[in-house]
Amino acid sequence: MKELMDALALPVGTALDRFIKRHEKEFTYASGELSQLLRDIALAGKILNREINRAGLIDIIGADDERNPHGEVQQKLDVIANIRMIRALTNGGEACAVVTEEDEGIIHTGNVNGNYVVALDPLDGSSNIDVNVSVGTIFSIYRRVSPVGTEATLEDFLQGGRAQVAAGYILYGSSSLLVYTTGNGVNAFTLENSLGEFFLSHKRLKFPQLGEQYSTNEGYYNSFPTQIKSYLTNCKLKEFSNRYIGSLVADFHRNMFKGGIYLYPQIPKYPEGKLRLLYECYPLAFIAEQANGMATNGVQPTLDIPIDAIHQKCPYYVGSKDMVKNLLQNFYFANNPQLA
Ligand code: AHM
Ligand code: MG
Repeated sequence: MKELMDALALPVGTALDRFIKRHEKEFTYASGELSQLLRDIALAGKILNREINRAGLIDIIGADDERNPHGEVQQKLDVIANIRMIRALTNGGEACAVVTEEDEGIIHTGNVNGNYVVALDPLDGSSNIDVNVSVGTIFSIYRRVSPVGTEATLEDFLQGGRAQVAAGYILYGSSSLLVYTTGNGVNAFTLENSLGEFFLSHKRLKFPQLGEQYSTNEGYYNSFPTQIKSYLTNCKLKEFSNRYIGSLVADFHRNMFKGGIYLYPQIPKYPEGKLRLLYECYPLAFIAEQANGMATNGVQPTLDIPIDAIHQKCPYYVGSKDMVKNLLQNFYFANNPQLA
């Protein structure tokens, strides 16, 4: 308990490595492996930050010839980010397998003795890269359930959102930040470029209970479900601001600081929603719940949505608790019109 209190007292400006080390005791399995994994992801994040910052200078912007498993054209930086993250996790030795948005199946790292698996969106919002808008990496970490010494299995990745042992994101923006949780609150670390090090900059992050911003692609308004349309009408009546970057990490991050809600419903173009449960929705839902926010698909908390495929999609509503609760009332009344 004393160590925990000491760790909580770490001041703004503490280096990420030191912070991770001091918080190791909070993990159920305080073996240092999870700490090493977080350091590996942070290292890959620093490398990616460098690539993104000079994207305009070298020939890595624009579309590659390849398509990812969802049929989308991959950006060159998508490919680069994917390679960097997988390499860092492979070399680090703690992850026995990785799933990413860019690869169809499980990637086995060869570390059969590793106790963890990692799911990633290596470069979320990458269509924004050509125009210097913020993008991010999202990660989610599970302790494997398959026997150590064997290859990881699908089961390791399909444990459900509540089984995550850590989750986070790196936002590559006007400054770059690493934000993560291991289930004991959410902290943010800002990258000091000249030192090449992340330092604690925001302790115990919390969504404001109620916000006045909503983030959604209103170009799809005519295709939105009735509940979403009426929620948005309500936002407009209250003169809430519409702020949509089109990079989930950046929109989520802004809403966590300013108070707001992000909405990506199912529409005919994306009948199950656009966002992926395993490496986009679960990890940000874990962070949201740890930061006094809420995440749902309109039916149940995102972390409780059962998963049976690694690239499964879902509708996603995440943000300030009272805003998400207001939205859920619309779903409730739509199902119980006699009560409306
Ligand atoms: P991506 O992982 O292929 O980048 O797709 C996810 C992104 C989110 O970052 C963003 O919020 C959303 O897709 C934007 O979609 P749209 O262009 O349909 O508004
Ligand atoms: Mg992506």
